[in-house]
Amino acid sequence: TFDFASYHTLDEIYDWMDVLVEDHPNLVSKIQIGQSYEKRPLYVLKFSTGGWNRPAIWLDTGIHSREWITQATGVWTANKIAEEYGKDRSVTAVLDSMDIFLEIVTNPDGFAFTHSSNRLWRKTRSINAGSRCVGVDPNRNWDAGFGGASSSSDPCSETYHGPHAHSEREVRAIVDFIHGHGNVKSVISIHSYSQMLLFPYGYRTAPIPDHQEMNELAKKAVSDLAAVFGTKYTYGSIANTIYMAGGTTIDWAYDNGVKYSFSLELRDSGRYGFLLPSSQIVPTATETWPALLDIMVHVLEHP
Ligand code: 0X9
Ligand code: ZN
Repeated sequence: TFDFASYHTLDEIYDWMDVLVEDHPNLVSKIQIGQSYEKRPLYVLKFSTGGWNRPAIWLDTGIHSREWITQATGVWTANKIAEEYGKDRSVTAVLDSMDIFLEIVTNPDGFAFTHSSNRLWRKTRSINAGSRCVGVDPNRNWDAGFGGASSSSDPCSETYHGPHAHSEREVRAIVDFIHGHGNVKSVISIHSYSQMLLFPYGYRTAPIPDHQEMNELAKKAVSDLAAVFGTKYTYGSIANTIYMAGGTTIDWAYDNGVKYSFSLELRDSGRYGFLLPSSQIVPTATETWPALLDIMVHVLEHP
């Protein structure tokens, strides 16, 4: 059986997705939203109890491939959603009215590369014309303040924004999915590390119109997270909490009508950084769960 307390390869995670679908055929299905640059399938788990194009929550983990705690948390969370439907009141209420979409390995080429060659690879693996350097930062590639703060036009930079917005197939696939779906109410994009819960904007300092509501929701979510093991998260807009950044996922989502757009930066606060020991996978996922549920329930209650 699958070990949720270990880090896994791409093949192991993709095989496990099929097991989850087999074990919960009336709740979980797997869809393919596109192909990566290196032609790997981009798989999304869909949690749905029926209906047609219900309001939806989008979750992604692993868009930065080296942030291994995020894909591992994605796996644990997928299992938790499936296990708790029909048991936990909140999960049941959410899934009786809404669908959840979860892309666990959002940057599969980068993830495969972190296993084969360079554990600290962050970007995609697309070839840059006229450069020997590979890859684009998929969290600078979105059409929202594209090319702005803390992004680089140098293909050799870790924060290279790419030749144009949505140049990366992994980003484009999500853009097309969210636009095509048309009823996505929340995007939660999961990164590591630094223990933060963030919301727009990153590309400008001015507060969003929904700042107060988002701030209060974030405050509750980090408080419920801390209640599990005492782990402290800060929260606020990207620009005021971590740093200004153009071209990020949640700014694009917010500017495209997805009001409840959040980003988490999971454990830790720097001791291990991206190399978080596997002994912290289950604790990290366990404490993150109530924060995710707070957001999902708030979305349910604010249609
Ligand atoms: O620089 C980033 O892309 C994010 N930090 S990370 O260490 N995960 O690379 C921060 C940018 C804005 N925050 C999020 N969208 N998480
Ligand atoms: Zn990241």
